[in-house]
Amino acid sequence: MPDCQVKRCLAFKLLTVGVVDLNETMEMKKETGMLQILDIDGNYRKELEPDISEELLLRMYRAMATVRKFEEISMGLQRQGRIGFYIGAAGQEACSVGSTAALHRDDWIFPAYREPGALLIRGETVLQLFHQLFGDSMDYNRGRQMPNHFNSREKNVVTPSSPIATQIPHAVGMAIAAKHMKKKQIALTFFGDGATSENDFHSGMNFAGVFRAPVIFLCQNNGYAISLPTVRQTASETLAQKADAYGMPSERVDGNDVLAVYSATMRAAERARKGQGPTLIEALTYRIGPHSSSDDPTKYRKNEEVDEWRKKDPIKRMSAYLKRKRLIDDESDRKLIEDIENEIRSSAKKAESTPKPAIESVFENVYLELTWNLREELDEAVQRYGPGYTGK
Ligand SMILES: Cc1ncc(C[n+]2csc(CCOP(=O)(O)OP(=O)(O)O)c2C)c(N)n1
Repeated sequence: MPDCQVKRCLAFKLLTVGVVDLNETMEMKKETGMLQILDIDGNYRKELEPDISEELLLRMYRAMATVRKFEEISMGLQRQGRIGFYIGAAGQEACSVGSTAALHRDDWIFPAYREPGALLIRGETVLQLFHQLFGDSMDYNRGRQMPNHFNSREKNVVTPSSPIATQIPHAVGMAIAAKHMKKKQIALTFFGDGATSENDFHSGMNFAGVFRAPVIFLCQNNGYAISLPTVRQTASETLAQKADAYGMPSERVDGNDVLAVYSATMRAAERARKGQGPTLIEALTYRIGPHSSSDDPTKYRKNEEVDEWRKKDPIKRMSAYLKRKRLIDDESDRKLIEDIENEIRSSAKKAESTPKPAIESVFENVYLELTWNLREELDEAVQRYGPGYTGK
């Protein structure tokens, strides 16, 4: 490395290491000025409680609890080499479930990779999620996507792209198109704190502000972009304040409080539907597990920090809230979790025994008619492996 570069690296290290206690700073930032309706014991502020039907509240709880169990079981499958990769959402379930539940069924969702909850609250089956993880022939993407890149055309949930933040301008484009076509649909896009450092975040926010796009930006600030803490990601006091620069309002909410997420999304959706344009929501939350099955979080965060966040668990809070409202009791809660676990285990088995996509499928869905060279390749593949070959 040239001398000047070495000096620059050293200077950068001096600036960033040891000057502040990063965890302390992160906590300080996280606690300032956020909406909370449901506290960590399930107490709630009656005057702020959103009007959600009992039926929807129970579905929301089921979806959140399913995400958690699904992750526990899928991580096990990954460790046994039965699926290739997993990206968890444990601790963040209230964000995707609470916000999607506040939308209309035909509004568009542009997710990142931690939002299976958005699909589940729209009625997706656990079996379909497993088809995606196993990449089998029943997978909507026919095994061509990375695991955890869940989508559904029927449910208006667009396939996530792996490069961080690329879904943001997609959501804005969709929202502008809906506006031009005089449709009432709006778009909701999810992304993390790290995504706010990407160009796509800034160009998406700028476009949305200028064209008053009916879009909701939901930033799940879980404190880290893999190992990089939010305080090293930005010099801004909050991520919500970035909305000011693009002429749109923002809200900061407790992302582990499903009622707060729901009510902030409802307000943003009403604004969007009235033609008042976009909103940025910063949901303060925490990823309890590793970034993905390829990560070891003990390398960059303390166990005590994780323990502190476990106390703020969104599912325990929702469960306590439902018990206070007498919608569930200890026994029905236990039974529900047992049902969820049984459904997940049997769905995993089914997906695992579903045939993989046949070799011919590699050549489908790109061209309406195959070009001559692809036809030759297809013929050669079928000759070599036999028709319908699935790799076994
Ligand atoms: C453009 C781009 N750069 C880097 C990566 C590698 N990468 C994958 S996830 C990730 C962290 C993203 O952090 P954040 O946006 O905070 O979301 P989180 O994973 O915390 O939900 C990075 C850097 C990528 N996928 N795309």
